[in-house]
Amino acid sequence: MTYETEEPQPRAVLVGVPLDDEDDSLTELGQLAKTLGYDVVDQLVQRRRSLSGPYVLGEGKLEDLKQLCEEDVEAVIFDCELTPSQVSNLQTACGVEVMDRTGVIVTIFSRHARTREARLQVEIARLKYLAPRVRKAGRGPTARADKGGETALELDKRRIRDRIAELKKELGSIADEAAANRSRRAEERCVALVGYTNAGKSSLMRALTGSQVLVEDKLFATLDTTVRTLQPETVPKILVSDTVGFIRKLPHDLVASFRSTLEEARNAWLLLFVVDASDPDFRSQLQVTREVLDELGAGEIESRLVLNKIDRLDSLAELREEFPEGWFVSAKDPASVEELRARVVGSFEADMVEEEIFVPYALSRVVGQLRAQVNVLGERHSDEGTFVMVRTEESRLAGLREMARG
Ligand SMILES: Nc1nc2c(ncn2[C@@H]2O[C@H](COP(=O)(O)OP(=O)(O)OP(=O)(O)O)[C@@H](O)[C@H]2O)c(=O)[nH]1
Ligand SMILES: [Mg+2]
Repeated sequence: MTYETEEPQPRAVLVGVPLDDEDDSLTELGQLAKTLGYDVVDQLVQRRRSLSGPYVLGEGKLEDLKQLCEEDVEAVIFDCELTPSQVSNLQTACGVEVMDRTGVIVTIFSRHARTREARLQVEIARLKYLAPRVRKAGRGPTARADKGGETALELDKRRIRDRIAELKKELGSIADEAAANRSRRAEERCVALVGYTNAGKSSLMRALTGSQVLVEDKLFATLDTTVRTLQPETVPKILVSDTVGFIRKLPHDLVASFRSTLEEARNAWLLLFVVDASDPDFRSQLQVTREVLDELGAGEIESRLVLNKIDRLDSLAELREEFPEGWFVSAKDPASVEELRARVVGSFEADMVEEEIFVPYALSRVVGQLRAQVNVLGERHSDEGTFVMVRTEESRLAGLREMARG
């Protein structure tokens, strides 16, 4: 884990309140807390039937928590979502900052947003999260505006609403631009890397395209979509896009804000579901990813499962049996990335045909156009013109012949 600061880390206690059959593990919340720069010193779990009540916790557990907070602790982080008044009650009872899972994720997103689009989207989600909490929560960690300047507390709710409207308008104009870019690319062959946060999407993106996208052992390192060309280039070229990572219980407003970012995935010809095969939890992570993509209308797109980080595994035998169709890779191993590349290229070529197209000498510029647009296997000449042997999707043949007729 890398940290965002070299200063002594603030200490935090994690609290889990799993309902019914919910998992009681706080591992992921711990990673989220570390990503924010906290040192997790203790944790406490209470299984409950509902998240109601002034403190979410029962009396006994609340006493335990208060006691933990008497030590040198700066924050209590809950794995569930808390109402604004629960946050305020807990804050008063414990005398330290209290955050819920949504607050943590929103704060991470707002720190990591890089592009203008991601910043706008995150700011909208952050303000929506803050609006109901402005008066009640008092001094909360999420109330500290990361970008400095006016803090959210100084804005009243109406001003927050106005601000959200303003940001949405600005975002709308960027979204139009992005949509135009996408439609320009609609004819191009695009592969989208999708998956849980930290699975290794950006690492694979780098390896496949030679680009310098950000790779970090942090949750939500990537918050916007990047599109690059698969290297070495194919004809026609294949585009690869890296997307925002998913997480369980991703706050709803954030999912909504990232819809446009994920449009890229919706337009892809092929989705690569990347999982961290060395994470014992990857099956349920895959499930979360599939559900969100289904919701976004990307459920019908052809997809492959990419099991990444196999360099961390001792044996692949069982996984290969469980996922006979899976592609096993390690972003750290060039040979394995090369194999992945070949498979991606192969999956586009699977239903291609080889055909000869005749181009009369009068239209010889078309030969150059063909070379640029499709895979040309060979050329032979006759008295009247050139026969160009191409390998392409069957659906494109008619158009290519049309071109060669002038
Ligand atoms: N050992 C090993 N580590 C890997 C591999 N692929 C990625 N990693 C590491 O896993 C961490 C996360 O990688 P990223 O590529 O940033 O993951 P991501 O899926 O883009 O994550 P988000 O942007 O947060 O959604 C980094 O520390 C990488 O160095 C791999 O094949 N093997
Ligand atoms: Mg990434």
